[in-house]
Amino acid sequence: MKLLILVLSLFVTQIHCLKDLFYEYGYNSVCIQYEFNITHGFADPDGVYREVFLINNQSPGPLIKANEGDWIKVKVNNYLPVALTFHFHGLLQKGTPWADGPAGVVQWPIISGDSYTHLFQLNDQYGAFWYHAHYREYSGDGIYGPMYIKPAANRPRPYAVITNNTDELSEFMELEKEPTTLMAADWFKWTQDANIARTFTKGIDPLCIQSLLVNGKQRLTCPSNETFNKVHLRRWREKNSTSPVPIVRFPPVNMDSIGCYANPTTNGFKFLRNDQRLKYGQRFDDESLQAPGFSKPCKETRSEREIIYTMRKRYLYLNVYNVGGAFGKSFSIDDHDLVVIAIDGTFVHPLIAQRLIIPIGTRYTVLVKVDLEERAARGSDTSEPFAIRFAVTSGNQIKEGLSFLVYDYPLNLTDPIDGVKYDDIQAYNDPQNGEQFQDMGGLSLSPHYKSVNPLITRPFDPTLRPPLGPADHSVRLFLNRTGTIEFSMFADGDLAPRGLELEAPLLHQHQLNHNVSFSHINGVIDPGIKLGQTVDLIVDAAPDIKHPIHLHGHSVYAISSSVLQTFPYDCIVEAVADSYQGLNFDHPPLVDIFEVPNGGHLVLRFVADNPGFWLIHCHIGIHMASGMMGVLVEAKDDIPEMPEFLLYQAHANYDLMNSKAISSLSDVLQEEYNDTKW
Ligand SMILES: [Cu+2]
Repeated sequence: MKLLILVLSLFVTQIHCLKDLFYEYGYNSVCIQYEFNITHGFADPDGVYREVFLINNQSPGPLIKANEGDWIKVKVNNYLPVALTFHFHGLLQKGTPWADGPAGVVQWPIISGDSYTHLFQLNDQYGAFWYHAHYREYSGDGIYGPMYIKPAANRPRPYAVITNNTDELSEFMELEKEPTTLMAADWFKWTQDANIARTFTKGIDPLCIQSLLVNGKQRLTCPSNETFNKVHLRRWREKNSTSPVPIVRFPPVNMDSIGCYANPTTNGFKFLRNDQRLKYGQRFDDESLQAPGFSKPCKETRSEREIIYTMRKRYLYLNVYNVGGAFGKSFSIDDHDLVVIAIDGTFVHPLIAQRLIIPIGTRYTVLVKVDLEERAARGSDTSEPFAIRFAVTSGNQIKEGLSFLVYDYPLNLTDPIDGVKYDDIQAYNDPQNGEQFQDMGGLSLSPHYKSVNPLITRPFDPTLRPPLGPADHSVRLFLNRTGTIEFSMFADGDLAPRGLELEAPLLHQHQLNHNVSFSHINGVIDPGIKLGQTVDLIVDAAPDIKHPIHLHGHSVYAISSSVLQTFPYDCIVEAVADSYQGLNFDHPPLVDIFEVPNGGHLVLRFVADNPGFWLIHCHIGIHMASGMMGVLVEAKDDIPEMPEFLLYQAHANYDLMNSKAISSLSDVLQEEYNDTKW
């Protein structure tokens, strides 16, 4: 009976979703429906209670799972005390730019107590994606979750490159239906609103995290000064050996008990102290402020860490995410090779590595051999857990996020005698089983270990190549820190307006009046891109920081890169004529977020096949909040019309001088809106 009810209810939601699809868009396709209640709560993901934001009472939120070609309907109900929007990272939103999420660009913020429904098709996309809040920095408070699109049957998969064993091949096909998820997130001591307030009122870059959560879990451990110093020394040697300019002096170690460096030039703390002394004639209270490098003494906690059970399978099919808002990370599993088969939702030529370099926002899919018999045959001790390590790779903090790989079933799934036999896996604060590939600072422990970064991957599908020849538009960006807490992506130091999220959305304004121009708004990039044209983003970076830049609405080919120099030409044609060394036109990587090397450049190519207003921004929370953001206007004449019920959906009107949206809400439309069954 229960089963019958379940089947019936599934059928009913499907019908409901299909009906909406038909009436709203005229499409007839499979539609999968989710409803997300976003609530405020208190939780201790790392053993320390804090305000958190939850999705259906959990963080990370539920897995959104679908097949390539399906329609997805996600209704977001905002029960938070603050406004919110929702974004689906990496999904192109082709034909539905209004479902993309950024406030002020494609929609109004969803005010407290209100809802917004995203309806879009997963056309021509598969693999690992994720969703997160795209308003202020609320993804950092827990509003994020995984999304997986199972590839269509006719997708070329790289499995046959890895094995010709038919059993294994069919095993891979089976495993790809239910991949395992590992999401690494940066977790701050304070809420994101508190961080932003400290940043813009006190002049401090929040910089350091309290914990590196893995699947929303972690425990605080407090490594000794001696341990930190060892890692610090290794980092310094590495930097010295790779720096084009020799670093002669060993810098003095000055970091707090959570491994955060006290560096006044980057965290702004020195400035603050002087400023405060001038104003009040007294010392600032270091302890209560807890600026980066001056955190309160670390206290260990006993909370749970994530455990991945092999369930006696021979392989893990693993989607590895960096969903943080602060730091790039490296990833490894002690004693286990990683076979990289996809990045950012695109199968790649398989690469075997011990370590992944994961910029913020990036997803890798890897196969990991966990064959119990094979391990036993070579004397590997599977009676102990293996460490799964994420580590911060930035020079600002030494921080590791541990979880465990266990060769068994979890205790509650099977007979205890047959199941997990470890006394307390959680007690392993310093797990040592097999070969360890990276240290607590994310550095490789041997030159023999191979690392994969996104720029060395190549799409497996031979048709995935960029168009050759000159670009129709070359858009030049310059990533630069223009103040202690001011980050720009334009050569003239322009910042996107901090109030952009509260303005009438550009997409709405455009639909209401096609002649309206946005060129007066800082950060709007409108070079007159027409449908089908080729666009190159030439992105140079100042020497200090690596910035992970995300362009909505597109994946991009990295056709030129250098860690040593900014792009020394005006356009790609000049580089080709000059046989520039950094070019990779032949078989470039395809990604949807790109970390631009500090002091270097990337040139990213895409075809303008997705008319809309697309946000481009740094994925480091505080950089974006300070204005490191722009809006690319693409094929303005061909932007599809959004459904009127969305255009005129009631919302808080933040722009009282220009209240078109509310005042033009006619009685008829209001009635229609009221009648709409969501
Ligand atoms: Cu940045």
